[in-house]
Amino acid sequence: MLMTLLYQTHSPFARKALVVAKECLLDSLIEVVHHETSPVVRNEEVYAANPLGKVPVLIMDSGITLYDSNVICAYFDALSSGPKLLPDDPALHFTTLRLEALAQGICDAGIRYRTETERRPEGMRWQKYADGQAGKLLAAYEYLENSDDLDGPLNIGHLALGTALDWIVFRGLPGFESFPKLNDWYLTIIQRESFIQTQYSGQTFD
Ligand SMILES: N[C@@H](CCC(=O)N[C@@H](CS)C(=O)NCC(=O)O)C(=O)O
Repeated sequence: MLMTLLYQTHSPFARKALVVAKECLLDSLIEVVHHETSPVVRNEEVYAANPLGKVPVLIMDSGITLYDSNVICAYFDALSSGPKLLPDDPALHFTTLRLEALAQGICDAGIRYRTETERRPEGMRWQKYADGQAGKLLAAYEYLENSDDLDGPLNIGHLALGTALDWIVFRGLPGFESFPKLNDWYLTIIQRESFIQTQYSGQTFD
């Protein structure tokens, strides 16, 4: 089976999907195609595959498309013959999904922060809104520093968090250097081959 991943070299969501594919040893089956996307510039090829116009999108040779990154990652894990990244045990399964949701929320807050500090034309930016998003990032880091979510065998939540934190660093957003446990965990996970092979690059064009 061959698949095409509509990707973006600076998207934390797209990178999460590709990192999970690599961890599931599926990447040789996937053609990765970079696409620029923005809420204000339509990419017709992406819209043809996902009515929300966002990457990542997985296009299978049957023509079926999958989005968003959470669904794509769950699909890769279902195809994988390796260790399960989405555990079957109900408690672990849902705490893994919760961590993935938290990582998604970190990216969402980071994108909103960037919108209000960099991406909107000057004069239309709202600092108070940006401060609110920075507060969410800080609260997420504090929670992670004091939770046991980082422990245990590698799972989809860990990979989502690693790609989210590395995107925070890549974009120079309010960071987590003052949280030693979280920072050490981050410095360890980015040493994985799946991370080394998928470094962020590029800019957003609005
Ligand atoms: N929840 C989605 C988010 C995807 C997303 O927001 N992708 C961004 C790139 S980082 C995008 O394509 N944005 C274009 C837009 O907002 O129109 C997922 O997890 O895949």
